[in-house]
Amino acid sequence: MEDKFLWWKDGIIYQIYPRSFSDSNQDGIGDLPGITARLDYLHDLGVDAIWLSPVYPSPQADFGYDVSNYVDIDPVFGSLKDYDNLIRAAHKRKIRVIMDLVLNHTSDEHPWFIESRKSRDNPYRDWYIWRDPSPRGHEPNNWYSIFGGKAWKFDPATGQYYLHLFHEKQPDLNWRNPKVQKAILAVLKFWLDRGTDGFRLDVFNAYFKHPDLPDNPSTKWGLRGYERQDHIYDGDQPEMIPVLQQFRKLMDRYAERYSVGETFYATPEKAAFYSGDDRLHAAFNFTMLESKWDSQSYLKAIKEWDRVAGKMVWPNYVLNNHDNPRTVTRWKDNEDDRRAKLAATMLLTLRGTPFLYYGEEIGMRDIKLKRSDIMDPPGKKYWPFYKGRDGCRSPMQWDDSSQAGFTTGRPWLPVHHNHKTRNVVAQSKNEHSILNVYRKLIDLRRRSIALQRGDFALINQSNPNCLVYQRKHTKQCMLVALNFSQRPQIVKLDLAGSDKWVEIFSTHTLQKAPDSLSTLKLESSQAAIFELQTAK
Ligand code: TEU
Ligand code: CA
Repeated sequence: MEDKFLWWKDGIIYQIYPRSFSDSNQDGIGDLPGITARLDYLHDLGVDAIWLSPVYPSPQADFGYDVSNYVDIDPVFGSLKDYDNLIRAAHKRKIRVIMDLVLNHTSDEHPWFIESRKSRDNPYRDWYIWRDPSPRGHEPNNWYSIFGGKAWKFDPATGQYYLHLFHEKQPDLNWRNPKVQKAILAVLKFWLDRGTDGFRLDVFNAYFKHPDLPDNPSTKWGLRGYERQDHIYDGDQPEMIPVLQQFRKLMDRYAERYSVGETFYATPEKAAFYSGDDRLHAAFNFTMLESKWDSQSYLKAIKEWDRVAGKMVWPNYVLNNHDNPRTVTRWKDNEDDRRAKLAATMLLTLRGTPFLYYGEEIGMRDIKLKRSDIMDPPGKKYWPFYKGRDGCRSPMQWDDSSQAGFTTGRPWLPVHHNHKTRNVVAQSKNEHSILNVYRKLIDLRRRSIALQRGDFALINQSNPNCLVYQRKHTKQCMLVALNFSQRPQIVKLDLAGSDKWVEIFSTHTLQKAPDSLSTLKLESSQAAIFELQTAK
């Protein structure tokens, strides 16, 4: 029983940024019918679940992360009927659907906020965080918005400020109000009843703020005011736990549902703290988004997360998402895919749920935009020091046609010019493409109990350019060898001489399997997987 396949633990989750995946009605914006039309592609790729960035009605001030109605679909993405169709078609292919719930804040155009701002005694006033100006007529405290400027917006109609940790069009909900909690639970129930398999909870650990809203200490240097403070009062408050317990109790009434929290200012410890049997199923640890391209930096991220997660928490690994430059752009690798293939091998052989971000499997790169074309609010604010997140959100590259098969209209963000050669159709035909590497690795993981459930065991060896580890399960043992350097490397392994290893995957031409792995020669950027055949 213990080994029974559990989709969110043993499977692979694929994040879709719906605006940019596939446009069914040629208005230049991706939509739900567009996603439904691509399900066979996702099924062939081998993913077990898709997570949709928000598709609720929204003024799109933060491209859907500003929700004006939690229980409907924005017409730009389709309708509830389209959503039901997507669920049905996905389930038919054993693909689960995860919705993104943005519950720290709503849009200022949400009816709750429209009411709230009307008067100080409006029944919805207390659904948001309103405060009088300071005695000297300034903001109520020193908190900053992550998107720039202070976290408080003065509303002349009622002479008070409201709190917004993000855009001023994203007022923070008052989670201390039981009515808010009740309304949100009804939202979860609405989607669960529709067959939604799970939720990704946007910045969940910011829901509660300290009741007295004290100033945060300013201790550091950073580009944004927000980065200069220690966030001890505007997040991670103890009241978070009972709320997660309520969420979990509700979800446990349904079969095999899943919740993953976007840990705000994540550390492995924080992510582990919020996960568990009576909390979230999982919480993100984003260490790898910060890792430098060297084996030791990744090793540190893996070792720490594996140790902190232990047996009680199920880890996860993320190389790309919609808030950060794509890996290959971070590594400045132009059109070379060798590192990306190595990274894929690592991602898909670690102990923990792998998350892919659309286009990662074809090695998409960020687009570059002129200042006047920037869409993302923090990019507009901090240009040229920070250019925003549009770069990693460009349209999916399906084929070599003029808009990459994403749309025949005018796409909301430009298609990367490399789509002429870097696209799904072209890569499908090339056995050695990064897409086929992803397919092979996903297939391998699906069939391997060791890669799904095995313990992570680092192999000590003295070559610092390489990372070698095993995934050990009572029924199977795999060994993964990764050469992060651009030169061939020799790795000396102290493994039992009687063990026979067979190479089952390699980014380079498969070698004749060595009888023992005591000396392993790895080509530049090579990644290889071996399976233990006979243990004595
Ligand atoms: O992001 C949380 C977050 O603050 C960062 O990832 C942020 O996007 C980055 O620092 C920008 O400068 C979540 C969502 O993932 C993000 O897309 C939303 O914009 C944000 O919450 C607000 O809902
Ligand atoms: Ca569309």
